[in-house]
Amino acid sequence: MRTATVTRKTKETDIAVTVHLDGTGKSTIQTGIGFLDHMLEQLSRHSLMDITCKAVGDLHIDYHHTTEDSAWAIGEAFSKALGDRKGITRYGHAYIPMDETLTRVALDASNRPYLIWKVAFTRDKLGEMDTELFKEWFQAFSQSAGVTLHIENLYGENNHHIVESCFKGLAKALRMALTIDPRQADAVPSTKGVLGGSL
Ligand SMILES: [Mn+2]
Repeated sequence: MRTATVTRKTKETDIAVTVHLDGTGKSTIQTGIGFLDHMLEQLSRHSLMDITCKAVGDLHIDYHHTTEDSAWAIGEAFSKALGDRKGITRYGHAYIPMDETLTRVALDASNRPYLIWKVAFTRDKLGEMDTELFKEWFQAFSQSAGVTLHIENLYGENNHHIVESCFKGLAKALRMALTIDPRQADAVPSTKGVLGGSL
């Protein structure tokens, strides 16, 4: 079973996450940030990973710690569930249109964290959430998940569509990358025989 649980408690946040990679897209998300919950539900639904995420954070300060730490915990659980990453397809990509918006996500589940983020917003907030926090979410996720992640919004106007297409793109690209390739089910997908470290 490719599944893992991570708990993380600091003075800023108290988070429990369970990720089941080969699920059906069921989620129970409670971060206390409505907009973030909506995005994490999309991530689960379109990756078919079952995700439980319960976060209690210092929202009276702002949403920064809860956003970043929930991403960190989900990424850590994802990486733990992948284990030695044997047999995975490894690369994944998606183009996600949402009405006038088009976003491209390409990733390598390489155990090498990296983020390219070419996404701009014209509004400061969506719901109660600062739009600048979305980059923080993807940055933390790429680090703890061990994923090289390139996200580019090719065009779009509606800020809700723009960010939602990023989460859906991540979901579809992860779905592709974490799928076991039956032709290499017993092999780590690298000529080095191990994922991570130098290229
Ligand atoms: Mn939406």
